[in-house]
Amino acid sequence: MADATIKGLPPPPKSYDGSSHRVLIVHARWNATIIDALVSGAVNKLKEQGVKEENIVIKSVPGSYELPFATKQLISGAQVQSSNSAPSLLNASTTNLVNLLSNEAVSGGASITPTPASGASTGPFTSAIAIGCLIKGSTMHFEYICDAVTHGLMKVQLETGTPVIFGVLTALTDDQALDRAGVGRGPNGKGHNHGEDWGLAAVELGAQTIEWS
Ligand code: DLZ
Repeated sequence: MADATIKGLPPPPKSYDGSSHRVLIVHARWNATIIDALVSGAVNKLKEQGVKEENIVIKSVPGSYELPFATKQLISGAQVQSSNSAPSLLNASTTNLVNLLSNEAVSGGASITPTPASGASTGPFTSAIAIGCLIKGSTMHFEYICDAVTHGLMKVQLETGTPVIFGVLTALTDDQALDRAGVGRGPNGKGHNHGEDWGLAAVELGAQTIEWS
């Protein structure tokens, strides 16, 4: 394979057109500098792949632990709403919760205010990216949250049939996380923004899911 890399995302076997895609980004707010860089990186690559700005829906939650629940609600809320005949599975409190999850623009990077053309903040989405940054502290908290979030996000994509890209950094130090968000401060440069890889993966998986269905 040409251009093979040891680490990182190698180029896809073919190019994918994201112009018909609608992509959900759900991100945690903990470790904001890193999160902002990762979200900007993902958005930039989505746009490069042809995803329209109005078809990128960005929602925030407090921390990474909240990512699986919010991602599931936002993906499946749309499936409930998009069916005229199906009875609503959302009760009032769940609907309120979905509405309370905040819409926001990316700060610090590409300035966008994602407003889906349909006005809907829930799906249908071609793919989703869940972005968080967990940094190890002195207790077992890190291990428990990493485990719960990883399994939770896997469950969401298998249950909903919508690909969910795993955009959660699990770093042992601040510098590891900064390097992986492309905002490193070490002698070897700024590192690589993994958010860009997640944007590319979202379009690739979205296109393949359409192809395979
Ligand atoms: C509580 C906590 C801690 C200590 N560290 C992080 C972190 O590094 N990254 C992150 O995304 N969230 C962290 N949180 C918050 C939890 O994910 C969660 O929001 C709270 O436990 C409330 O459920």
